[in-house]
Amino acid sequence: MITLKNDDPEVWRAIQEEVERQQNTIDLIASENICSPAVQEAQGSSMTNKYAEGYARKRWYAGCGNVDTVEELAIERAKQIFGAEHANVQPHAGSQANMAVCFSVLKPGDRILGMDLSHGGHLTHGFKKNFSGMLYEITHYGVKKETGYIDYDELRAIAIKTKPHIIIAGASAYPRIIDFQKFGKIADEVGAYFMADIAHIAGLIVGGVHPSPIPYADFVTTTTHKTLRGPRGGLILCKSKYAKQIDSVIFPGIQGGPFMHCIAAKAVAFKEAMTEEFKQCQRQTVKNAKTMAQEFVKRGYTLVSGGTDNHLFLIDLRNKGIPGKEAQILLEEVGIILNRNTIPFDERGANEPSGIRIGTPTVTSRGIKEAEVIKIAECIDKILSNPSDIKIKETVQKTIRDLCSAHPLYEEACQVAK
Ligand code: DSN
Repeated sequence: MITLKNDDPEVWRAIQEEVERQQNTIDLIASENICSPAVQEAQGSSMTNKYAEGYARKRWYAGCGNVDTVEELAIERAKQIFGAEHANVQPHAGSQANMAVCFSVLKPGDRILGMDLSHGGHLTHGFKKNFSGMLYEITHYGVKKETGYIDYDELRAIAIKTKPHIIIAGASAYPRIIDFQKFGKIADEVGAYFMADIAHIAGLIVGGVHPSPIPYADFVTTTTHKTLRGPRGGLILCKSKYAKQIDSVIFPGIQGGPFMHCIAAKAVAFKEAMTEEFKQCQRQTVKNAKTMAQEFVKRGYTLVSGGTDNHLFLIDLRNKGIPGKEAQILLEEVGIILNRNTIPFDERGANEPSGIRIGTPTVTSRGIKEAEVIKIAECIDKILSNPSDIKIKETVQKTIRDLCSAHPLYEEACQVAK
């Protein structure tokens, strides 16, 4: 970044420090990952300069031949990796993807049934301060208090009672397999559309370690930067019969010019997702999460649902007497980055919740395996059990620093497609 360094040293320095921060810390934020240098090159390319309102070969601007090529590649690759009939690769983010589905089949005042945010759902699934909660009538399903698993009986009962126009499956903090077939059946039974938001688990689905909703859902939405390991962005997959309405809601409905540099980067990421290395990485991500979860259980921690089937798990810290926010801050001080999180039926507010969320996509992309995630769990336990012990803090800082040095961000086989 020689030019940037010369022209704008302040921004250059902040970027360098961010690279160093990523290199020198262990990132356990379940929604983050490390995309490859190839993805970053595409995203940092001159395609950012191009206006391309419309769709490939039907643009409102001249000079769109090259951006058409990348959008067509992205669409074909997205369809291929997910086995979908239609793909729209233009959503700027997951929220826009979800908004487009809602706008394509709902009128203001229509009913949505989505997962409760405090049980692991997402803002766009009906949170009152989000567009979804403002425009539509919302009911929520959640998890069973005793098990932490989605309560499919409750879901069906609510669906029968409230007759939603759309049912949304998908979560930001749910550690178990989602039974999309069951969701599809319930939606059919009550005459609702079924949308699966697979943002967190898209990479796992492509890697064959989570069942796909494609056979059952009318619409599938995702971000492209979580387990899928692409650039920050969104994607909609749907049956061909909805293609026209989805495309016209994205443009001109809610977006103008697509971000062609991001679409180029999505195309690159989708190609990487076809490789055996990518699939192996997804399998290892789940293995790492399961191993780490078991280690916490061994050490006396309470996990929501008792463990995990996917890339993340939630620790209920109530029996440790340490709130989630304090845990987040203490761990950041030793180089472990994660986020506080509500646990289902949390009596504390969202800002001061009782739990933390731990995810393994980023550490796995750095080549970290079972032995090391056990070591990370041990470090977390040491800090949370001895929050004011300076010696322990120093030892853990060193362990984390050494682990980071042994796994450089961009050198492990797992994260750069061959
Ligand atoms: N904010 C994301 C997460 O952390 O899960 C979801 O959009």
